[in-house]
Amino acid sequence: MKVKITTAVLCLLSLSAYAGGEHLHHVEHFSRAPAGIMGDHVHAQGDWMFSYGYMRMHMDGMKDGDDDLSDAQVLNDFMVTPLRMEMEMHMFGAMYAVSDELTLMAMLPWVRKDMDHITRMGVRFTTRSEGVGDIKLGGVYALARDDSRQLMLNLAVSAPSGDIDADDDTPAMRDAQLPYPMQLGSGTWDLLPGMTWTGRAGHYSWGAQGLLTLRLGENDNDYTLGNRAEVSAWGGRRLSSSWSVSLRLRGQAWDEVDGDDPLLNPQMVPTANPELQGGRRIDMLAGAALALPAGFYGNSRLAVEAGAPIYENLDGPQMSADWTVNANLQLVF
Ligand SMILES: [Cu+2]
Repeated sequence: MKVKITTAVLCLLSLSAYAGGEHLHHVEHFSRAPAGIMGDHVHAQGDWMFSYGYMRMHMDGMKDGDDDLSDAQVLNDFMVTPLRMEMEMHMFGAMYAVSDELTLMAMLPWVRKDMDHITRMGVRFTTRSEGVGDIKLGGVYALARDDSRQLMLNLAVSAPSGDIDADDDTPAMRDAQLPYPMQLGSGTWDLLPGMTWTGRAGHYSWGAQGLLTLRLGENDNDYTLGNRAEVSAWGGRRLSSSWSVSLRLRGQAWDEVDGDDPLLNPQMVPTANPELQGGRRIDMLAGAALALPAGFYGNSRLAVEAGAPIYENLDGPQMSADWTVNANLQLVF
């Protein structure tokens, strides 16, 4: 393990040394958006960026509307209730600037999920799924900008590369089809249009981004995940030449599932009921970013962000979000 890490660090160092310090003039183009924001910047023509993102979300307990539900309340209507869920994503990204206005991007996610349950009989069990998620290909286009502000158009297509037949053992069945939130992809081609605005003055930076996820058609299991809207607004402040901090508000709204997977029993557990999948939530996230030494790593940076919901309203019973962590390493060449 130690050897692998050392090799990886050496690789990164030699890549960076090769990249050299000739990209300093591109600093102006580079973003200071918090770790969980993607597609918030374009690069200078010919530049490459490689990124690694880590996202983790912890969900705990059940809600209906904005009321917390006890396990017993959920078990009045269902055979099983979820207790906790952990979602983890490793996101590998690449960006390439075709021109100063248009940067293309590709993202490959690796997803891992696990969910703890309890049955009416008091039996506890955990189900797991893991694999490649939905691959996204798209671009960011700079519509208008001056020295300190930039307005960008986002557009991406999400391919149905994530599994929608993930299964695992439950007390009732071996290799049972897992419910909607435990699947790894949408199973449909999705369109992701959006707009991003960023600005800065002195030590301060700010921005806003709106993104939609529009599902096209129906997947092979006879359902369509709900469309999703996400809006973020953030502000940041530079503390030194390398450190900065940020605060972000993120609002999300998502629709219920349309249609239903014939292998799922909606009376068994709320996560298998297509009508109990919609909701809205506002999160507050605090972040910090470290710019890696200029002239050595170009405009590369390491950023982390953590937050929790300040408002949540779910078509429940549905799992309630507890906390989120985002981390992101961006290397520009
Ligand atoms: Cu980039």
